[in-house]
Amino acid sequence: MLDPTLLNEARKLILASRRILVTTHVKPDGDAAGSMGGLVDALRALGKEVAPLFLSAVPHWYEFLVRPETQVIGRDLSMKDLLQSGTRDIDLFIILDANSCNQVPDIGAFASQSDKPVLVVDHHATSDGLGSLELVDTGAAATGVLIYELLTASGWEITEHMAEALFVAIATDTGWFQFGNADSRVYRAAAALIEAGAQPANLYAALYQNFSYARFMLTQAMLNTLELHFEDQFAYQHIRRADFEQTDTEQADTENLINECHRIASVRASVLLVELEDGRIRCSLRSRGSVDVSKIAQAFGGGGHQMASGTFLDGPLENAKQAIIEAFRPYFE
Ligand SMILES: [Mn+2]
Repeated sequence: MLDPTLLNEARKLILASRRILVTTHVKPDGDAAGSMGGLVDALRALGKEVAPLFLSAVPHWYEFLVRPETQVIGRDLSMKDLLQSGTRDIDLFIILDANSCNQVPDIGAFASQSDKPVLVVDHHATSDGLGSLELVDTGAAATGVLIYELLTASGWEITEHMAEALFVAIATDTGWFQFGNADSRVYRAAAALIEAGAQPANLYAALYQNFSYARFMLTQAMLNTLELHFEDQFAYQHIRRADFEQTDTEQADTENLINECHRIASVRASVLLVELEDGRIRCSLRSRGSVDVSKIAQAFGGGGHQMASGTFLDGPLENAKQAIIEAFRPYFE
């Protein structure tokens, strides 16, 4: 559970602030967007002036979790403009689901160097002292759990929209309650959020049963290229420019498609190569944990996490395919 002393301090900090900037890591996921959606409404209900900010685009299927006026760096304003004028009256920075400066580029360093308090709410182990107050619990499955516990312990009302947002935060970080981190604390929070108005079946349908026919046809095109290597432990797939044209889809439609092949019991790691218009090849890498794909991505100038990473390769596709299969060989032989 959250340390009651820390919780108390976080609450006091929030209550004492007037204008609060709330942000989260780049490439916001369900936990990041859902935690934002839940907390921002809670702060507004307390009468705070809140500036919600994404540091990069939020996937369109998570947009309903946050208020439409949430600003996005690169879409609504530049980081330069924000740092020059937009932070003038901020008296509290809140950073969600991230606790190191490189996950919140520019604004993280700016906030921690400012004389204003920085409240971090997070469940990751990586920390570099970004926050002046860190509400961090690595035992929590999602930041959404921590926001839920902060609101409940403070007696702040959870509206239907907040319940929806926090439910999605928790559900997505636990693989819709399938991963090992889905403990009793997660189910307790989920139950309370359902009682506050979250509708799991509707949320699931909106997020996971919402493919266009075109996108499903793109999935089919990708699956037709599936090859298993190294005693079926490594899955290779690609999508060509022509596949996008024939199915009337675009790059964004490839999101999460790589995960399909991990339904195969023997697959421990996978790659998806996507031909880009400029001739480069976008390379996504996934692992179930035994292979650290961030090392392979780094070898090609990319980066990421042990279980999910990415990079770009030079075309043509055939060369990129050979290069990436060879890079995996040492892990399986
Ligand atoms: Mn998270």
